Amino acid sequence: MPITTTEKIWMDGELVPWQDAQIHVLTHGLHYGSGVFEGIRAYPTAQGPAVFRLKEHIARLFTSAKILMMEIPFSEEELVEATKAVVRENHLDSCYLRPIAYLGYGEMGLNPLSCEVKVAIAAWPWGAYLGDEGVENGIRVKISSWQRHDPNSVPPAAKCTGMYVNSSLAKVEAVKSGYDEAIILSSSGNVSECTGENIFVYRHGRLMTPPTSAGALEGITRSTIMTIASDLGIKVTEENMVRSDLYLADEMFLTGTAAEVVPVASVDDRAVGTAKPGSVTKSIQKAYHQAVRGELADYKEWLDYVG
Ligand code: PPE
Repeated sequence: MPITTTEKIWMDGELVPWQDAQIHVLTHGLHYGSGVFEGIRAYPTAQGPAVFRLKEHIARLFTSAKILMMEIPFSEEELVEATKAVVRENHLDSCYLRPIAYLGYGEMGLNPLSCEVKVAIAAWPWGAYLGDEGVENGIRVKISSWQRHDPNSVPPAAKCTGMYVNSSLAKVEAVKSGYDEAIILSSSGNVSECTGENIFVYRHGRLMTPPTSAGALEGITRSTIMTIASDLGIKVTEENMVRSDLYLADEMFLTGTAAEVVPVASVDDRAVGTAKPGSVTKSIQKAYHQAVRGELADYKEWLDYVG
């Protein structure tokens, strides 16, 4: 999806003009995928723009960095404040935010421990990641021929840049085959997640999502949806599922910061339920839409006002 430029990007402690946010071609992260990142959204609320679950996203940036033994040269509080400043200084009402910490220029080779860690935070307006039509009517997904990497090859718990080659291979395969998105299975055949979203299945009166041990990211939207669904009186469990469990789902939807809540209409050309978004999906989608905009009193603690 093309980027809409904004005015300023935060780089290593200061806001610089968008076009000046450049790095050297021998940046370690470019060659070896040695970076960790986040995807965050800010939404308009009655009290002005607010970043959704900002502290949790920045905390996950640090846990990803810990797995890679990467020392981020800022505190979590500093990056929380920097993220808010990026929204404020770009005069954005709603946007997608991309904090990234990566190994910079100065060292090459596979022992990066002495390499400088650089940090940047960019923001831009971003519409429905999987399309407005998909949000409304559901998308068509395909089980990928690519497997999620095993935790002993690249740990899926680290939201690390290099890991996304796996997601990208699966996405390209799905799109070239005429589908909207791919579902990736673990090497043992359990449902893991999509290329950039977690998966929820509703069947037999309960909502299920794969455990992180199946290679699913500990998604912040996933955790938000688990809370919202329980509060709506829906039973939610973390469970391993195989591909036929998806074929037999009554309802299914995907969750992610960029994608938000997207119904699934079919899996490998087998209709999910009636192939139309079901009532559970719709009520969760609606509550999520309201929660991120500060319209539900119970979830206001998830908002960080930009000020
Ligand atoms: N799994 C993966 C692999 C993933 O990348 C994401 C986020 C999720 C699950 C959902 O996590 P959360 O956003 O915390 O609910 N994907 C981000 C990147 C998308 C991109 O194209 O880049 C996102 O949604 O921001």
